[in-house]
Amino acid sequence: MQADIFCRVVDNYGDIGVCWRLARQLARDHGWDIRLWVDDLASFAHIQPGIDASAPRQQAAGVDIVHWSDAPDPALTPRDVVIEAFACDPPAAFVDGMRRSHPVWINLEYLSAEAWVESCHGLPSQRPDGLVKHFFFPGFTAATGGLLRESGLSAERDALQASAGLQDSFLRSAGVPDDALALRRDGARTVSLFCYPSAPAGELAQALAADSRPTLLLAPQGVAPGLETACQAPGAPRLVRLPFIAQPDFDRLLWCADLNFVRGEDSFVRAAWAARPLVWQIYPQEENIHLEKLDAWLARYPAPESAHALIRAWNQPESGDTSAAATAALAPDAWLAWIAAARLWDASQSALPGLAENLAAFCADLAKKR
Ligand code: TRH
Repeated sequence: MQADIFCRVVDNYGDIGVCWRLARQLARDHGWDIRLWVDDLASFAHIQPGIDASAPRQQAAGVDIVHWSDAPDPALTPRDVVIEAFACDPPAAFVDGMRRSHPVWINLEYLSAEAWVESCHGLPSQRPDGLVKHFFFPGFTAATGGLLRESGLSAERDALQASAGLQDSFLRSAGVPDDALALRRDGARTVSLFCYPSAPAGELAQALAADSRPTLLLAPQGVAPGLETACQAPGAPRLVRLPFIAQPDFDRLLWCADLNFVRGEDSFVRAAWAARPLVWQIYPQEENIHLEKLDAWLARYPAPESAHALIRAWNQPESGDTSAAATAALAPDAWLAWIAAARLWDASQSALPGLAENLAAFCADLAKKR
């Protein structure tokens, strides 16, 4: 199958994070010939070393990458399948070409745990110009498009999690100094922190300082800028700032941590595959719509109530509940229950067909009916 994937980088890295992962997996696991159109190559280069932010055209991981500029090359005509990520509207001239060839047209939606997703997943939308666009919703049940998960992930994760030595050498390569690695060997809890500026990270640092177990806190440069101050108190976490690392290495960071604070969409899914306790900061939206989406996911996440309370507090910083909630969620019995729940969450979700597999089957079926 030959496909075009269009990705417009709204902000942060999630849009390109999801599209790049999908493109690679359709090419590698399903043998698709993928042409990925990306408007912001600078953001792309942030998560994929080797991407040339100034190149109009380049190849990487078996994917043909086109810089989506204001004047797309008219020679690049629509292929069998056009995947528009997050309703990013392909170029008008390209859509004109689609009217002639009538490709399978998919709108890949944002991930949500809400129940209505199941009733909308896969629905067609007939346009006045005769083109039909189908809506493809990622999700957490068999009645949705599923979650992006490449084959072989569990084995790779289990191999790293089984070896303290492999984890040390990976973390060292990511920029964690040896004295910080020694804390892990002395039993410190490793926490990774990837959050939006609104997250109550100072309150989290307070709770970790009060915890009897020392903490190694790994945070990307620029995330939670107040942490340096918050981590100066006695007993406070040992903070290590990491550079932005390539997407595959970001996965490994999550696999090495005991607890992952993640955000948005892609790191949220990747933390599930780490099979470790996770706290999700959902992308904030107006009128607290994001809290409804958060509750829909919490209803599915099998962690103990103490973990749910921490996740709610983390997403409602004005509540001031994060410090107390973190202390409760990290108490020995609650922590052990959360660890077991994290393994269950990975096992139950990875038992479902993955998004790339579902999308490939969905498009092949539609292509036959063209
Ligand atoms: O960056 P995000 O906040 O992206 C968000 C979400 O995708 C959200 O749904 C969308 O509406 C908004 O953008 C516009 O969070 P997310 O989704 O986790 O994407 C971050 C990507 O960056 C993810 O693929 C992991 C990757 N990453 C690295 O590759 N290296 C790193 O060092 C870090 C910190 C992240």
